[in-house]
Amino acid sequence: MSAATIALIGAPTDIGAGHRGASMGPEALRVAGLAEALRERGLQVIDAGNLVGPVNPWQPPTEGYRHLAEVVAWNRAVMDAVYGQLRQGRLPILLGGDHCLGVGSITAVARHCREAGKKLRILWLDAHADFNTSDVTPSGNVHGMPVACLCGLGPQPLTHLGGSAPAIQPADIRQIGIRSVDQGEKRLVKEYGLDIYDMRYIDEIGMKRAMEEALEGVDADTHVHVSFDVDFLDPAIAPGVGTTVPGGPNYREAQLVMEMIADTGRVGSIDIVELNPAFDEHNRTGQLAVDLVESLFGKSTLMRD
Ligand code: Z70
Ligand code: MN
Ligand code: MN
Ligand code: MN
Repeated sequence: MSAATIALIGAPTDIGAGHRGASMGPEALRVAGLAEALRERGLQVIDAGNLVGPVNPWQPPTEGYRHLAEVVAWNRAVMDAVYGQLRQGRLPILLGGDHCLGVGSITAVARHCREAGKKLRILWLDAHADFNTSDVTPSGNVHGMPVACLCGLGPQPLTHLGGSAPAIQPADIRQIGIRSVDQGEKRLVKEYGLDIYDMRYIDEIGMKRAMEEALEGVDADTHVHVSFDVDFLDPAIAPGVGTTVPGGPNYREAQLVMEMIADTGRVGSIDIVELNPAFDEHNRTGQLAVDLVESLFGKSTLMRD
């Protein structure tokens, strides 16, 4: 396990989401004891506090996007903060906020990897593929678009957030837990050749084999980024998200995902996004997210360490 100091970065916004409330995610994760739980594991944790950005004007889409200017402002702040922490040798954990922030976070991580001569492997844990564009989006919500933006497909200010585009290649990413993909989005993920471990595949071959495949090729020169959309989890265990989709990973499957990622020892950065306390029950989804992130840092049931 990496001995890097962990830096928590709060991004309290729901600027790209279809429901209000993910803006309360950072505080819910703090209240659930994220920093304390990681320190309990012997890790160094600093809380860098919250970023600031524009309020949510809650407007309908214009030209296929809701709140594009505000989404760009938040993502710039996220990119600068994540990059700043990586440059200091820290392991950033972005506390979202909705998943549109993955553009800023992963643009920063990709730049860090280029400069450090590392390979990048992104594990996108989500119910959704988040590969919409303004032409095919059913909602205009940018949290349904970050993977497309990172692959160079989207509005110029987001595709070129880091200067040049694309920030990543489709081959850098593995998507796990997917079970809701829109019609036009399906065409695009096929065209771009995204590697998707959807729930059908997981049902058929099992989570263990799916994760072995998703982690194949991760080696000492790989920086693993985990983008954890909390709606990845089955709604029965994780009601506190804006968009629940039935049929997600159960508690044991989710633990296995985190434990197998931890076993690589190569986790270099994390997003925890889409936690929405307005839909939660006494912060139980926040507590579950903390529990799973502990497993991502090597907590397992029995004595494996
Ligand atoms: C849908 C859209 C989405 C998260 C919902 C939903 C996208 N595909 N992403 N919740 N995290 O509107 O683009
Ligand atoms: Mn998502
Ligand atoms: Mn999602
Ligand atoms: Mn690094």
